Amino acid sequence: MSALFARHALLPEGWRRDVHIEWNIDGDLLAVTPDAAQPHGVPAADLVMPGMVNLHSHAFQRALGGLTETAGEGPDSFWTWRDLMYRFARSITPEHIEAIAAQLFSECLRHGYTSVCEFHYVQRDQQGAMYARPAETAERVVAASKSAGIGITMLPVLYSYAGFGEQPLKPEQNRFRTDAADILRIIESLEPLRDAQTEVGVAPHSLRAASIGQVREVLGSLPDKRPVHIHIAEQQAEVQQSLAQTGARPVRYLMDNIEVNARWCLVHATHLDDGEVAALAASGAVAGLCPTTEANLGDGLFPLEPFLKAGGRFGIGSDSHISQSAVEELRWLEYGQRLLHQRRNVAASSTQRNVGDFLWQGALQGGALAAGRRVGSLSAGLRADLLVLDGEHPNLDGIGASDVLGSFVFCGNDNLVKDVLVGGRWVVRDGAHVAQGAITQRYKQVLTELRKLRS
Ligand code: NGQ
Ligand code: ZN
Repeated sequence: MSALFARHALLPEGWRRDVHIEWNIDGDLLAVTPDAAQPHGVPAADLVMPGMVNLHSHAFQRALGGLTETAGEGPDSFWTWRDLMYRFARSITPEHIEAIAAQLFSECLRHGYTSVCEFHYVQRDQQGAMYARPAETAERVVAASKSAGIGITMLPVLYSYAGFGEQPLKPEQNRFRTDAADILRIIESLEPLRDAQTEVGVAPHSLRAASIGQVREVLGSLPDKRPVHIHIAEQQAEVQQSLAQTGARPVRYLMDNIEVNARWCLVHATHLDDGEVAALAASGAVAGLCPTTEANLGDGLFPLEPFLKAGGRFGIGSDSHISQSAVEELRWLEYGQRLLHQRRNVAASSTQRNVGDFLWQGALQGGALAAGRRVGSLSAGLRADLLVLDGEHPNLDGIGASDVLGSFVFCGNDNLVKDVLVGGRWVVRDGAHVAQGAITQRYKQVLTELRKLRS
């Protein structure tokens, strides 16, 4: 058994003092006891809180970060970015995917994420054929999660069409092509990898790329508890196409045709009308918000205020990985709303007025649901996933517990995450990932290879 004594720790009810945190050899929390005396021989930390869930990742896109920020000849958009991303995805190998994912996950860990949901769709080889192992590339990403030490929910992606109305895929989408049978086969191959750190769910890519009939078929063959993620209503053009094809907006159309409940994560859900806001909040599904990617791709702003007022659940994801920082996602989430409404402190409630606390706790709860794993708070029975903040940093030194998350989320750009424990293993110590050298060396080699392939 191992333990940590936190002078201040964020528990589900808020910040508590003198918290004795104990976990077993399997990495499960055994007891979390506030107002405890410091036991002899147990190391102490100042500020401890649960690690964040990154509920939306396309790991391979990490290697494209920063390389699409040059204006083209016509106006640039989500859709022109997508063409560049497709081109990038064409030549990438399973080895590349593993190395990129390991680098990404090590960065995510250093910046406060202890779990990730991988929305995984590069599943065929460069010629568009299935690999000999149907889950080859998904297994690579899971292997990367193990070498970096992050918990993972692998979501193999159902991807059959290029647009509403079952339009045939374009050649540049051939590596993504899966039908319901392929997906069930991939999920079955991943079954032996499921453990306390690894869950497997499913992700219909979007209503553009998967039909309602296919979604029903896949869900009919999966256990009820497995998480289901989908991209939805990210761009206005998608809303218009949905209206033209189905007569309904995407979220409305999904909810009218399939039971959307707490096992669902609707990623982006940016463009909602009032009825969709209310229906999504009432469904118990999680809105998977990815503020830095949504900003980078020019998506729009999620209607956070009415959604929260209606009791909606949310979590955060880094999606294209233009940022790997939980702080930056949450900061952008709140700042987008301040700019929109020309007000301050939007993400708060009458019972939680601290915006940083509201955002961190809210994103933890939604993220844990979306991950479908035993994570999201420091509570007995859940995974021992926690962050130790740098209590000596000038932004945190000596401040009251009620200001810790305000300072952490909103003030400055130093990384205040000092140590990170995942499933009872220390994977970040003093700001450094324990395997950073080897992981980054391999990543740099891969970038060199990819540059050669492109030139
Ligand atoms: C993706 N990314 O699957 O990587 C998508 C782009 C699409 C985001 N939606 C492709 N951010 O949606 O068609
Ligand atoms: Zn995405």
